[in-house]
Amino acid sequence: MSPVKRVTARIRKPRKDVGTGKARNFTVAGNREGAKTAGASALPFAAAAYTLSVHDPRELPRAGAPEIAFAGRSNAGKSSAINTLAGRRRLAFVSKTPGRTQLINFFSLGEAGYLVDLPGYGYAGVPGEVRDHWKILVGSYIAERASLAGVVVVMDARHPLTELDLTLLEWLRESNRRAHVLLTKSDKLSKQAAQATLARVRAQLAELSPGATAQLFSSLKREGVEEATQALSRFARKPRGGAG
Ligand SMILES: Nc1nc2c(ncn2[C@@H]2O[C@H](COP(=O)(O)OP(=O)(O)OP(=O)(O)O)[C@@H](O)[C@H]2O)c(=O)[nH]1
Ligand SMILES: [Mg+2]
Repeated sequence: MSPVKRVTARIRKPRKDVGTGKARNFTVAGNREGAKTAGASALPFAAAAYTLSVHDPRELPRAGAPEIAFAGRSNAGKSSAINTLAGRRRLAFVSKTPGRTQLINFFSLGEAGYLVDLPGYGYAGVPGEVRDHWKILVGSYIAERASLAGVVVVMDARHPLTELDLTLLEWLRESNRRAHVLLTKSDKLSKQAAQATLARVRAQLAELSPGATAQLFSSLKREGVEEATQALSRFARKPRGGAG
């Protein structure tokens, strides 16, 4: 479909705009909208600042303020979603070569906590070694991280609930983690198809992962930002362990 092609081309272009006044205006407008509707207790996404990257679970910083982690398949749009919530172009690196960088990236929200960009999974070109590393790094983070307040499960709305997504949801359930699903790239579906997907995913989640919530999201169109802001702010407010 030609609209899809147009959309893909447009989302790559803005990388050139980094640091321009145009990009800054975009930031401010986006976050004002979120702050106004999500109330005073919304997390300060606009303040997000890169803090550190971790390649080995032993290098994780001491657990402290609540962490909201973004997990999902490679190329699903995790880093883009973080950038969109923060209203920034290149806070989290949007990959051209998915699945290569096996790092956990931390973005501080000041005293409110951290946004955590987890490495993606399921990219076909990735060697077994990298997959094993992903399992250890992400698996141990999800199972053991005391300060993990909730996980945003990022899935491409055109291909939700793949086998590896189901594995992730199972890990989350086993560890009694809160989960909120972002069905990203919803701009690539018609309104009707997107709504049908959302209904189907919600029905499946009710079986697989009771308590998990889901929504449509588009980084390109900035759709679903307000709903995501509210869901993530709820994660940070409630104490850990009450999922489901
Ligand atoms: N049309 C459209 N494209 C998007 C959207 N979100 C992300 N993309 C594109 O999808 C590709 C992957 O996005 P990333 O944010 O790097 O995906 P990721 O999940 O962080 O990938 P890994 O870091 O490899 O795990 C990029 O080319 C983005 O521009 C969206 O909402 N709409
Ligand atoms: Mg990424």
